[in-house]
Parts: sequence; C-alpha cells; structure tokens
Amino acid sequence: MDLQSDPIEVSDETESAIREYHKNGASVIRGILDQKWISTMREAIQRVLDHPGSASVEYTPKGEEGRYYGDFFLWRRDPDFEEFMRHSPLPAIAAKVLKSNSIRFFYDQLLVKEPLTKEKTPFHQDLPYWPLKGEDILSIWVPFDRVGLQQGGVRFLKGSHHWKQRYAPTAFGKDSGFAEIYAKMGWEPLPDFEKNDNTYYWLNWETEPGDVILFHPLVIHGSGGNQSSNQRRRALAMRFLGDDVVWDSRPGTFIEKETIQEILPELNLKDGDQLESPCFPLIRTFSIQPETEIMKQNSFQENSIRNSSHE
Ligand SMILES: O=C(O)CCC(=O)C(=O)O
Repeated sequence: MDLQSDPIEVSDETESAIREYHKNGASVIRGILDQKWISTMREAIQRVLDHPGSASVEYTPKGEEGRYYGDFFLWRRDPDFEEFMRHSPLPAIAAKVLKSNSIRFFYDQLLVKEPLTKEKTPFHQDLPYWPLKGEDILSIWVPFDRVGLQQGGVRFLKGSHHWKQRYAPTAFGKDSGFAEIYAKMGWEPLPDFEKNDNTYYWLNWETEPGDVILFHPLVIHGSGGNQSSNQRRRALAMRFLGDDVVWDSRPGTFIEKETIQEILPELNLKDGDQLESPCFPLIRTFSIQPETEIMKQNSFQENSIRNSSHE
C-alpha cells in the first residue's frame, strides 16, 4: 500500500480547467503528462492489444476494417496500469476536482480505435452504466495519440450534466453481450441528439499525448470512428471516486456481465455500502484535516490494508 497524502497543488491552467469542467461538464488540461508516462503506457497498451484480457470486447465485427478494442480493470493485471493510476498526476487532479477527503479508483477502461475503424461510440451518459450513487465521480480521458474528430475524438454535449434526466445505457457494440444486461434497467433510451446536431452546443478538443479531458459522469458524450488511414487512437478512461459514493445494486449495470464478475472475484458489496473493496482501491487522502477526521481516516485505512491484498 502506497497511499499519497501530500498537499495538492495545481497550476492556474488546471484551476481554470476545473472551473470550466463544473460549468460545462467537460474540459481539457494541456500537457499534464510527461513523455515517460506516455511511452510507458503506450508499451503497456500494446501488451494488452497483443494479449486481450478475458473481459475485453472487440466491437468491430470480424472481417471488417479497423479494430475497436475495449477492455476494463487493466490495473488489476498489469503493473504499469497500476502505477499510472496511483502515481501519475491524475489522482491529485481528481482530488482537486471532487474536493474529497479520499480518492478511490473505480476502474480504467481502454478504448482503442485503430486506423479505418468505422464503429462509433454511441452517445451516452456514464453513470447509468455503473452500480454507483453519489456526486463525487470523475472520468479523465487520456489519449496516447494525437486525436481530433477525424480520429474519433470524443464530443460532449455542453452543460448536459446539469439536466435532471438520466437515460438507459446504450451497448457500445450490438454483439458485445451488454445489450441484454442494460435492457433490465427499463429506463428511457437516449434521444438521437445527433439528428438535431445543430440544435446543441458540442464540445471537443484536438488533443496531443500529454493532454487529458475531464468529464462528468452525467455529461452526454460519444465519438465517431477513426477515419484516418494511418493514425491510431489509443485512449484510456480513468474513473475516480470521492467521499459520497456508495454502491447501488440496481439491475442492469455493466458489473453484472459474467466476464467482468470473473475478473472481480472479491467483489461483495451490498446496496448502500461504501466502496471498501480491493476491487476499488483507496489511492489518496488529504493530509490537512481536523483531528477527528484524521483519526477516522487512519482507522479506515488500517481496515482496508487488513482486508485487501491489492492495497
Ligand atoms: O473513447 C471513446 O470513444 C468514448 C469514451 C467514453 O465514452 C467514456 O470513457 O465514457
């Protein structure tokens, strides 16, 4: 267990991106990851692509051009993904965004679109897919290539995280095995926002390796295929959780999928539980807290060390 608890300092640019995130539901931070992280993680991603995990999904149908590869909880099987989740600058940014005493890691999701991949990522909100209740949730989208709209850059419907409406999850690929699970939720499907594209204000950024995009669990977002014939689109979505998040055992979330259950054998949470589980490690606490809060935090950490082989 290597829990970071140093005070958090971020640049003025990051502070301004955080303000924009709260207002619009998504924002970009430029040049936050150095070359070492980028080259290490590119190699780690290649290992995964060469040896797909048991929970991975090939969204591109067999025989079609390109490859849309999805995978989950990479940190549990590859030490470089774990190092990235614990020691890159991202947990500190999450702590700053969420203003939480603690930061837990929910999971990492790899989304690679190789050149000439046609498959889109359908528009969706993230929270409906997840067995979570709470406000303190943040995703950070990390590109490892130069990505613009042509390569399948993600588009965000500005301000949609403020809407009250929550829509049913949409399966990314029709044969991915998720559609049957999501159907159980029984929520209203997401309207076709693309049809009336010009009615809405969309956010998107041309990003370079080193840049990251912060986005809210309720902002509506999606991406096109990768139309480039020679540029890859390798991206990792990192999901961080703060203090108020608890387990929500409503039916139809992605965690129900058998292949996901199989990679989380220790998972044993009940409705309303805090996410104290080795599946979702505690990775950061604030160092400056009232005394009683520190004592509470310490005993909590000791418990999680005792109960976890991963932390
Ligand atoms: O990378 C993409 O195409 C979409 C990412 C996304 O939807 C997510 O991380 O929630």
